[in-house]
Amino acid sequence: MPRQFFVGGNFKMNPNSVAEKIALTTLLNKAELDDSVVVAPPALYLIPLKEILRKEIQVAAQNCYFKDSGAFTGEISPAQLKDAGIPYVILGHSERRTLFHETSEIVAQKTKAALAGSLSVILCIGETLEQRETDQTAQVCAAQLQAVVDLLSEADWSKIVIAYEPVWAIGTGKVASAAQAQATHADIRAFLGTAVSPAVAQATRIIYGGSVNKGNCKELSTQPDVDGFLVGGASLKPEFVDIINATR
Ligand code: G2H
Repeated sequence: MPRQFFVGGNFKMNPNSVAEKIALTTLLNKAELDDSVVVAPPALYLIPLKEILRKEIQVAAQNCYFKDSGAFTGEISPAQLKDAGIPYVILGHSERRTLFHETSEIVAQKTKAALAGSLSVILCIGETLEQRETDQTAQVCAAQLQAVVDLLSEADWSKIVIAYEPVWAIGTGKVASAAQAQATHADIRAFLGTAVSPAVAQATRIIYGGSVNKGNCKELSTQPDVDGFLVGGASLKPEFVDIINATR
């Protein structure tokens, strides 16, 4: 079965005003969209955004914790997201790994907890520039995924979208070439085939993130193992609609 193209908008800690948020929502509500679309605003805006977005567009949290409740100041649990009607969560984004010191093991625990809480997960992985320049890309992605593989069952993978986001391409304007993205996505798929199962490798969507914009999305989208995008900066602009429709 062909994998359905999937596009996520990761708003990060933006936008800063309610007016901007409404403008973005209006744009998405009016647009002609034909693929799976998920937007991830800051936690504070999840519920209001969900209420004003048309129902074909889903919302995602940008993070969650791995416990369901308790004394964990500042955290949100999978159970709370589920209760609030939030279906997706982004986990393992490189900004979380780098700025907030999340190890692959913590990301794996969060992924397990999110799935147990009936959320779908956009699981981010990717290498630094130094790791790419020393030919460690496939190995780094495999190690980040292996921590998750160790905690999950084969069935769990049906609710995971993998976002390959090279750290050197995030918010830098320096996008991976179509050939670089395709080669890494193919390596990730091959890893899933061995570490989980050929069926999971075939079915799992592997989306690309890192400076995706209106100008580069079409060529990236033609690559056989690129199943969509996780978009940061450009998801806050009208061109997000062009990226969602990249395969048209
Ligand atoms: C990578 C991406 C979204 P940007 O972080 O996850 O952001 O498109 O701004 O590079």
